[in-house]
Amino acid sequence: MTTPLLSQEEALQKRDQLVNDGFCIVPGVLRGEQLEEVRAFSDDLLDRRKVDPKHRYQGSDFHVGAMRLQGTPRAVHCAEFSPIVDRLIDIPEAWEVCRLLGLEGQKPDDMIIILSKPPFGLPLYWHQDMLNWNHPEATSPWPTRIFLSYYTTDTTLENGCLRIIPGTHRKRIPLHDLLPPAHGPEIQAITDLSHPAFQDHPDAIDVPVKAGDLVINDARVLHAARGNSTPDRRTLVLQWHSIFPCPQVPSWWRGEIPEAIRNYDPTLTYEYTRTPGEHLK
Ligand SMILES: O=C(O)CCC(=O)C(=O)O
Ligand SMILES: [Fe+2]
Repeated sequence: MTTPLLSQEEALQKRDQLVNDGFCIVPGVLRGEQLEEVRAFSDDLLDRRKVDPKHRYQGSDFHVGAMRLQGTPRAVHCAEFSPIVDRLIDIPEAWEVCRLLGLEGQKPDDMIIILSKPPFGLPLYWHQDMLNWNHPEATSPWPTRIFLSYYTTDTTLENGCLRIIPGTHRKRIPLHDLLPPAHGPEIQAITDLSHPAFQDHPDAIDVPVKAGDLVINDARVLHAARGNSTPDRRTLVLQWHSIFPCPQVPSWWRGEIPEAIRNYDPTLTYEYTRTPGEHLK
């Protein structure tokens, strides 16, 4: 018998953190040869391909599809495909972690995004990545869209670790109203790093991790990354998953269910927007 990655008690504590703070970390999920394989793959891709200057704050933004994505409509978002991506998305330990946390109805996007910070690379602006703020799912107290992150090196305050403002996935703060939509032309055009998108925030926390730790984030939480002040590249390999498809309520949920979800009408459609509206109080 191998030791489980998380005890039941730890899993509940991680789930509470994901629900309340908007993120949690499970150590040592991507390991050994598979971690080496992902590191070598991302290094090779980053050596081969040129970063568009508009991605200078993200460091890079390369989408790589799973082999099984080929021939589907979403394949258009990827310039290349690799079986390494299928293997990375399918890691049994990661699925076991998600099962232990009670993430239900989970569906991966079948692609990864390589976000590298080059040596001495810039910090990343504060942002959140929810695309569907008009939809009733945006009111959900549980996550419905998550990104699973593996960093291929240890991350530190010096090489560009992730930063998070806990709780901002469900609670509006003044910063929300000062931020241009994430990864769009307006935020990418900022040249003055004294803009609020790059300022420290009293409630921000640093999230340094070890290579191969699994970071699970709610798409709605405000996050950023420190700049890289070292001569070594810092790479993040990120994957998107949908969970609890609206109006599905987690089997373990004991709290209130928002009215917008209780009254969900599947025949209505909502325009995509990255800007939080009335669903973020
Ligand atoms: O580089 C990081 O650590 C975070 C990247 C990110 O959140 C993004 O590009 O949307
Ligand atoms: Fe992000």
